[in-house]
Amino acid sequence: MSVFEYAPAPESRAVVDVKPSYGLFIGGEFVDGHGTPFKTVNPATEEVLSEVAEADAADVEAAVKAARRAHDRTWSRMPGAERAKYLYRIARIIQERSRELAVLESLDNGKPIREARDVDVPIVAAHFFYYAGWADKLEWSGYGTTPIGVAGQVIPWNFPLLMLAWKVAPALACGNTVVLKPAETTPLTALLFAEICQQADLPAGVVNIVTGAGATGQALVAHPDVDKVAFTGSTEVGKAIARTVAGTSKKVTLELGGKAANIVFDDAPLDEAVEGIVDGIFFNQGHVCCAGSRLLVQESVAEEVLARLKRRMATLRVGDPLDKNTDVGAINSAEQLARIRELSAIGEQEGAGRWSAPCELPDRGFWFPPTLFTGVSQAHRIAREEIFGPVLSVLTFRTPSEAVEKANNTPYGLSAGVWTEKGSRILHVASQLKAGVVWANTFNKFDPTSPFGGYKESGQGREGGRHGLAAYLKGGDL
Ligand code: TAP
Repeated sequence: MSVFEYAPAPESRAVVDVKPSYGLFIGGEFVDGHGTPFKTVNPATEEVLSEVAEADAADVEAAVKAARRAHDRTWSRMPGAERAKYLYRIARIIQERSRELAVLESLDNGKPIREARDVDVPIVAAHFFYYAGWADKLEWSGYGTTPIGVAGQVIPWNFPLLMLAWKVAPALACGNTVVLKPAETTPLTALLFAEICQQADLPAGVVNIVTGAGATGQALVAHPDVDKVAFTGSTEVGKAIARTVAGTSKKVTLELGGKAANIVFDDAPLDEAVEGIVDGIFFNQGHVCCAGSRLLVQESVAEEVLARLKRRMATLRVGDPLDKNTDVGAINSAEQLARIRELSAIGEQEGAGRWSAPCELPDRGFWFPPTLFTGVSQAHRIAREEIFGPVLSVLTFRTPSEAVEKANNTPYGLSAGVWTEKGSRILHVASQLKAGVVWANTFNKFDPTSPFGGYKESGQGREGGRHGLAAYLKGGDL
């Protein structure tokens, strides 16, 4: 039972017109696909939202052709200041239609409306504004001004619209055209984005959206006329893509998985740290590549931190994603729920202690309670593998060097958090952590001006900031 009772405050879904079926977006128009259409469901209710076209190899071919034509004839030849006008226009339309986008994202993904509305969509607009600003200033990028050509972009389901923005905005600013494949379980906001491209009068073929599953992504990244592959997703698929493009002239960026350490020292402000731990692992149901899924807490305060953490977790409201009070929404798919359950069961078999927040889960849909495991050792699979759900593994340490050693003891290297009141300790520890992003006394902060990306098996290349331009300009190789 939750400590507090709240009256339901559901956002109206009437603000968005979910169509019964969607085609592919190729050459500026919605067209039928040649594959077998698939259904996309609301993971909170299992209600079918829409039927979506599947792009087969011939559709991918048509999309790449449209992108090539648009690149060669218009987009790459257009002065940067003109391209910027389109990007600014798209950014403004995203702001104008933000409520619609947030509701649709919440419906298709299962994430709380509060997060879609206050985090995802504002950062999406910010990315378009930020890269619009670069479009006529590329000579100061340090990577030249020549676009690479046609970009094939494949994105996951955890931040569907945000991952689209991270990929499309810099690509377009630099004069590339794109063919983007959203994840099979979350195609709807990408298709609404296609409508926004039409509304912005973006020249036909500059953005193309091909929906489908892994095979569509495979056909896209393997297409010989794709010059640049940008992928965000699991390390396993990232490795397969790296093998596909090896030996070709394609440029590749890979944003892959993570198993971030959130390190809490005994001098940290504990209530703030608890908020950071909660935000680190329960934001977006833990479906976050940089989630703080391993809590490393100094032994002397471990008991105190755990007591406060459990108290806080018991107040998290799990349920209807469209309710403005909801903190933790639905798990994105039955497959992902099965994986979270499987790894959690393995955690118990390995001897870790499981505690879940006492909350009532809805009868229909895909749900998992906020959960933590204590007594976790570094060898446990729940400490090594990405669970990608609302599950925290708690480990302890005694000294800063032990904390660093444990934090780095993972094949991943995407992000980390450090909680201490000593600035010198932040610098000392952060400089030794092998992670692309280190947050200090905060977690999960994103800004389009700041590059994001991984070390080791978390990927290669950066998205965001000036560094994000390197992936889309020929001089980025130098
Ligand atoms: P994946 O299963 O890897 O899927 C990612 C995308 O690749 C989906 O669109 C997927 O299609 C497609 N795909 C699957 N097999 C493919 C193949 N052989 N060739 C080309 N494309 C293929 O990942 P996911 O489960 O959607 O996302 C979760 C993972 O993404 C986690 O590991 C998470 O850490 C990572 N992630 C990383 C970041 C950054 S910035 N590093 C950000 C977000 C997420 P379908 O899903 O439609 O089948």
